[in-house]
Amino acid sequence: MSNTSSPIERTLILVKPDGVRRGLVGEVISRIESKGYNVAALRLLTADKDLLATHYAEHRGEAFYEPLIEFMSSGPIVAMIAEGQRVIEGFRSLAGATDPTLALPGSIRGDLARNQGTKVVQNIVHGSDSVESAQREIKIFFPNL
Ligand code: DAT
Ligand code: MG
Repeated sequence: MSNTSSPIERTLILVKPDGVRRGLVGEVISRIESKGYNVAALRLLTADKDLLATHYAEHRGEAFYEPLIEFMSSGPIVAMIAEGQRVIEGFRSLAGATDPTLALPGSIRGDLARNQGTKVVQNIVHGSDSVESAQREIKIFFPNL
């Protein structure tokens, strides 16, 4: 085990359009809260492509990039800031692997998502992957916080 006395972190969590369409917002929030993390901010929005291009800048040029931006702008999403010790890696663990077929049962993606033959994987949630990403992504969705 590492970092058992680490400081409280904040992470950016998104319920993607597939999660909102399928009525899974409550289920995702419930898992975050049941784990013991604090939801510190929350908003419902339909993200425009400029915002998503900033958020997903690291993936520009990938084969799934354009489908990803199309998918993420296809309907409302829920953006949240969650707080807690090691919440960045903790939420990544709650979310499960990117590929929903490989995501372990018990995780959000493992329990609630599957491959469907689309060019972009639809896997219900996004979670920041590092302290630097979290700070950058929180500013995109919550410029005042
Ligand atoms: P994660 O969301 O687990 O951090 P990522 O940042 O590598 O994964 O990719 C962002 C999203 O893009 C991911 O949630 C689903 C989609 N994606 C990633 N790799 C993909 C691939 N090889 N084929 C299709 N979609 C992919
Ligand atoms: Mg990522």
